[in-house]
Amino acid sequence: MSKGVRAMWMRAGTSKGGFFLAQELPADAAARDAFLLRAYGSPDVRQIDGMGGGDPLTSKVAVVSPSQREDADVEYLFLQVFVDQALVSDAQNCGNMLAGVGPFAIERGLVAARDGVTEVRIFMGNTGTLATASVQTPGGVVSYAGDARIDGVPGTAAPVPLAFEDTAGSSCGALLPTGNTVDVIDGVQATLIDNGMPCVVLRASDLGISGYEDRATLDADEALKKRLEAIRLQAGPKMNLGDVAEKSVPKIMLVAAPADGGAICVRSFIPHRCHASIGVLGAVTVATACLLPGSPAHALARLPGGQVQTLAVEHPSGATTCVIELDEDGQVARAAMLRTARKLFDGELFD
Ligand code: NQM
Repeated sequence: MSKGVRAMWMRAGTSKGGFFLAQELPADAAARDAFLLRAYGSPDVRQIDGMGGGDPLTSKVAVVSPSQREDADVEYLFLQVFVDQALVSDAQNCGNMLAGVGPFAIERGLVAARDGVTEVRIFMGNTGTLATASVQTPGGVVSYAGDARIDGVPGTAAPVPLAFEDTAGSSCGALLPTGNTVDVIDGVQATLIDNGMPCVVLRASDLGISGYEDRATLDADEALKKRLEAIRLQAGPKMNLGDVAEKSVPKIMLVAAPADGGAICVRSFIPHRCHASIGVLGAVTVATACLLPGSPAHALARLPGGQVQTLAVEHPSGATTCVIELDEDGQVARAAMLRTARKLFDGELFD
């Protein structure tokens, strides 16, 4: 039997996956990816021969290492293991898996815990941006139990607030990589935007759906998915992402007027399946699109106004609330969101 690699499995936000120390994975990226494909059971729609859960949201990897940077304690590289293709991609970040990085870094001794709350400053390698996670550490030990609730996860857990800085243009070089609030692709108005996650924001009604459908209905709509992929493949190069045929970005965000007291209602494709809820940085990005006068999302959104805006983004399993702070020029200065995480397993993973 081959030698195992130490891994911790966590539910982080509304995602689930393996957390690894970089030094414990193969150093060569091709060897690392080959290990992960075997260990997760890809390619296979059920990932029956591995740890992946047959869903992009449970086929995720966080690679964590100490940081030499002045402004960060640790570095986090996110990898998406594709379920039904032999692909491992670092082309996107993941704000849900980020919720597990702070607790994991403390558990592995990369960051010393304080008594109370420990702030972990994280450099996110996929986008070159920073986040701060506040981890509950009573008595200097990570606590996963608590009263915080996030939609898309049953029960409650310890809160892990995440704060983001300088997310605009994280992967595309600019908040609006084409310079436009609205572009037209295949006759459909689209906002091509990146405030932490490259997204194509479209009016759901322009695609012939209401935007309030459930995940299974949208996943079964092959004609819709074909139209969305055609738009996505054209959007990729316009967003400075090159050919995105084998990338998990940009995401597609189908927006509709809020139906449950929130700011906007969204169904997101990530990019080939509908998200069960919504990604963290995806939510920050779509909330930012709502703040751009002239955009399809702005026309549908209900906005509270003010310099610090609390926007509930409605999704198939509830809502995700983003706090967006604007500077004097109305540009997004900071964003924050509440997540939770849970340690499920710590051991060795074999390929
Ligand atoms: O947008 C899924 C997730 C994500 C990404 C995806 C995420 C984010 O929910 O920050 O968290 O968009 O592929 O884990």
